Order: sequence, then structure tokens, then C-alpha cells
Amino acid sequence: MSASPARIEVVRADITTLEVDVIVNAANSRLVPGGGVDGAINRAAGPDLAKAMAGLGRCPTGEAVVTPAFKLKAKHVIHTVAPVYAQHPEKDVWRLLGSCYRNALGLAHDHKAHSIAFPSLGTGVYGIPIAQACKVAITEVQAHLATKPRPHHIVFCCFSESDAALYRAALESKEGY
Ligand code: AR6
Repeated sequence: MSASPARIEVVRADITTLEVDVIVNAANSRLVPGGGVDGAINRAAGPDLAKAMAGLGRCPTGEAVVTPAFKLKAKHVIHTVAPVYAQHPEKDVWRLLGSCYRNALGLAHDHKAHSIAFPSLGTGVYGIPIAQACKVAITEVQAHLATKPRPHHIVFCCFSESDAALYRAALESKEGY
């Protein structure tokens, strides 16, 4: 049986409502529930998620860890920690952000996920400019799809229509980072 063809989609939505195998969380390295998308995911998943996160200890910037998704429709939540824009030289920001996408995709592959939804990691409280961050996200996803069969349905879930427009333009331009 051949695998389904890869599909990259950009949607404007609350990520907690999506029916995908994996939802990615923009966490902090202490894995303590915060605001933004982290807060929304924790509210929707219920208090067991915070307990599972605490049980994992810490997650260094650029790395990723996995928990069950509890009350969410997804099977797993993959937590990854983007760099704080103001705390690193620019080249390290892109390297660490790229590593967040690569590590999250690798974990999703290992957990046999067919579909995954990403928020725009690092572009809220952590201050990374979204016009460049979305190019990192798209480049890393396309590189993953070129070599691995899963997850083959990738959703970039944006919280505003203007963010979604930037992702769509970057997908069309095929410019790397
Ligand atoms: N669905 C989809 N996207 C969302 C949602 C949602 N429900 N809510 C916010 N966004 P942020 P960061 C978008 O700040 O910059 C937390 O306190 C938002 O518009 O959530 O990586 C953590 O604990 C933005 O585009 O993540 C960390 O301390 C994107 O999600 C810190 O924030 C990411 O914004 C991480 O900061």
C-alpha cells in the first residue's frame, strides 16, 4: 500500500479545535503551562497535561518532548521550546527555531503520526518576526517530507488571517531561510 501524498495546509484557527494526530505546543523550557497557545492547549487538554509536562522535567531550547493529549482530539502533544528572539544572535535564532520543527517532526514520525498541526512557534511572547519564522517552518517541513513518510499531512495553524497570509505567500515563493 503506498503512503498518501504529502499535503501542507495553512489554516486560521484555534489549534485546540483541530482533528490531527499531533498538536505542537510552543512551550517554555521549564514545561510549566504559560500563556498564548500553551495556555490554550492546557485549558483544552485539562489538568492532566500540566502533570504530564511536569513529569518530564525540562526541555532545552530547540528540543521537543511528547505527552498524551488528554481531552484534546489529538493523540499526542509535542512540546517544543522556541528561542527568545532578544536573547540570541540572529543566526542562532534561525538555527534553534529550525531545530524545533525538525525535532517535533522527528518525534511525530516516531509516534507514527499521519497528521500534525503547528502554531507559529516563537512568534508571540518570544518575539520572533513571523515573516522570517514562517520561512523556517516551511523549509524544515519540506525537508522532512522529502525524506520521511510521516507525518504526511502538515497544518500550519495561524491565529490571525494576516499571519496565515504570510505563510501562504512563503509557501508560494519557495524561498529558503
Ligand atoms: N491557536 C493557534 N495559535 C495560537 C493560539 C491558539 N489557540 N493562541 C496563540 N496562538 P505564543 P511563543 C499563536 O506566545 O512566542 C507561553 O507563555 C500566537 O498568535 O503562544 O513561542 C509559553 O509558556 C502566535 O502566533 O508562543 C512560553 O513561555 C503563536 O501562537 C511562551 O509563551 C505563538 O505565540 C512561548 O512563546
